Amino acid sequence: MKAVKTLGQFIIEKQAEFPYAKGELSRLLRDIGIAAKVVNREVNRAGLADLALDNGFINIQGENQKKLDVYANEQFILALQQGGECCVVVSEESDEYIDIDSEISKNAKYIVAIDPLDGSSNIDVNVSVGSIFSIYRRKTTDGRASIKDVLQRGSEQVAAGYVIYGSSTMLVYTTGKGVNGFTLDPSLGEFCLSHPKMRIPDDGVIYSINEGYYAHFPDGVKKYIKYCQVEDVATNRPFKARYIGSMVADLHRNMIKGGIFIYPANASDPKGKLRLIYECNPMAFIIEQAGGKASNGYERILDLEVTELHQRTGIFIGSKNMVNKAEEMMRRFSPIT
Ligand code: P6P
Repeated sequence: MKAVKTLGQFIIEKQAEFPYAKGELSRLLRDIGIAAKVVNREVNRAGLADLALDNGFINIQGENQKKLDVYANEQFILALQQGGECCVVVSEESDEYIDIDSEISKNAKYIVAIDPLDGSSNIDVNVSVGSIFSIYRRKTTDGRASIKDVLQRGSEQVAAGYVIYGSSTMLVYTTGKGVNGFTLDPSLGEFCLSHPKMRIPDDGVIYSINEGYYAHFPDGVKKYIKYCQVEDVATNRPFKARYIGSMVADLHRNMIKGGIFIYPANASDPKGKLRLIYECNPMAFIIEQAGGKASNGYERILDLEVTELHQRTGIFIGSKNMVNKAEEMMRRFSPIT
């Protein structure tokens, strides 16, 4: 009979791995876990409470805002405000960064970037959605945190994770020492360790891309899609096409089974669609920590310079041998001139 290990117990146990850690990051991760449980409760009853519906507003991304988007955003920000360890929040749902200027947070040294409810357009059709978070230590040391603290490269992250609200609710995170997954046990109301030391297979047979945009894709992506579709027993092709349209769900499946997810820069989204700070950098950190790879087709995601809050990027992410093959196609057929 395996002993249950809760997220809280695990965090404290691992805290000892961080020299001079005074527990701030541990408290921050627990604050995020609490917000995830609150959001999970509402995601599971969205249809009952009309939370899946549009609230009539358009967010900075130009997307219809769902009531649940706003609710999730409020819950994460509230948890971070009350926890006292976070000085700035960057959110997909907020145009500007949020300065947590409060007495309890006056010595806070962490920046948290969140996509509070990724894939929310899927809620009204009952498809898995997720929350994504990314944590940085502030760079500046005096006064209020500034934009310099926010626009840091992905390689500077101290932690990152996602919550997937699916057939079960899971929280998966890394602090740079591997990836661990926790499943919410509703009978306990706790996230319990269910997937220790997660690794993404080096190879996979799943490719995940919205082929509806095929005509807009660069030649390198078109060539890679055709590569996936060609019969070749020795390399287990043709691969399987799987596309949920919810990044967290697509990447979580690939994390477990192996595979590649591609959302490239393309003719209709020249800078890509997905956001660097609170989608691509945290997912890249997690996937790399699990042994996978993440690039924009040419450069490592975590090395990309961050210049804008809602900056977008193309992304090729997943099993490292599959990403390598796709990058090879990009170099050959869509070289950077
Ligand atoms: P498309 C959801 O809106 C999202 O931000 C990601 O979760 C998802 O991978 C992507 O957009 C889907 O975009 O253009 O294929 O509908």
